[in-house]
Amino acid sequence: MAKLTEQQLAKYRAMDRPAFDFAEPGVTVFFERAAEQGYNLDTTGFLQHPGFFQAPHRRSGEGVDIAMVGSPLDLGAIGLAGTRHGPQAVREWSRNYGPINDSTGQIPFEQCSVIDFGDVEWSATDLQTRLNDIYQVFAALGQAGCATLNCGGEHTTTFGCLKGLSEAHDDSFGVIHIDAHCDTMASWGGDVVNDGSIFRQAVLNGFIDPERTVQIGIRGRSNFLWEFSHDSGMTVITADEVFEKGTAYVIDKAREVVGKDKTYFSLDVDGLDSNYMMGTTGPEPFGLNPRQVRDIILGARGLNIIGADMVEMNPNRDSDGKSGHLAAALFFELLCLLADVRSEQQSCGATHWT
Ligand SMILES: [Mn+2]
Repeated sequence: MAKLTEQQLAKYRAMDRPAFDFAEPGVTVFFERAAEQGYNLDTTGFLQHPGFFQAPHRRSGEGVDIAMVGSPLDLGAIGLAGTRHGPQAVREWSRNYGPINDSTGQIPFEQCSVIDFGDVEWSATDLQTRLNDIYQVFAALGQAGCATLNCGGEHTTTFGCLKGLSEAHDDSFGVIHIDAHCDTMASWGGDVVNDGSIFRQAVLNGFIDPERTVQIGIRGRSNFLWEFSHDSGMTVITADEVFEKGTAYVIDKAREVVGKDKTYFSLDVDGLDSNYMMGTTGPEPFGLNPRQVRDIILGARGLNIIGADMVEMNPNRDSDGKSGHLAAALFFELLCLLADVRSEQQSCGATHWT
């Protein structure tokens, strides 16, 4: 091969642009604005804004479109502690993601005013009081008009979120729920609300409408516990059905079930196959792959999603960091879903760090 000609070199040298002169002008605008306010492109060292995806830390929902909140709770997990470290791990792994959504090209921080509220502060050590602490935070954020994105903690945290939002919206929500488990078991022995019973209790308290609830990815050794899902009219889509019928079918079905009214999106990371997600309280084989979960999140665009969560990521079981890495990617997908939905529904402000 001969060397490149002067003509070829001139052509390629004309393409050599300065840093921050990106082909997509919106990206340039974002980086110039955000970098001035402390958003770091190099995420390996000290971060001025160490929250989820470097969102600014604010302790109030006033004037905010989307509030991300950590709920470091594992008292309601049956058998295994550790998810209380989830929010901290997801914040750390979130350094790998953002600000641009790979599939849609959207920048949630340009679409919406986004904050990291920080973690729910506990006023006591017991489960009931801590659920009440979560409820109060989410009721206040809902009343301030925010969409919320909760990072667990285990699935019991969702009970506090739904209670607070249901009160603030004065509504019973539809639910898109990805999980290996329906979490609709009866209470036996101890706490009435725990991470295996939360969706039964959310129905019995009027937070959600079972006939507008779809549970996706269901499988495993606990299947005999979920009669309430079937009796109350929830739509249960097993992991096998997701593979047999495809994500396009699942998305169509989910959209049909929840309809146009207010809907909550709850992602238990154990919906993913344990090969991808061992860092969780109740890992289950024969489950969904990351692309299927991402596609279902992408497929919820245009629905009336008022809040979401990602729960049950357990760093104590995440020996190689694969689970935290993937969980943060999916948490970013949920943030982008909320930003797309919110900015379609109403005029939103951009995120400011200072
Ligand atoms: Mn589960």
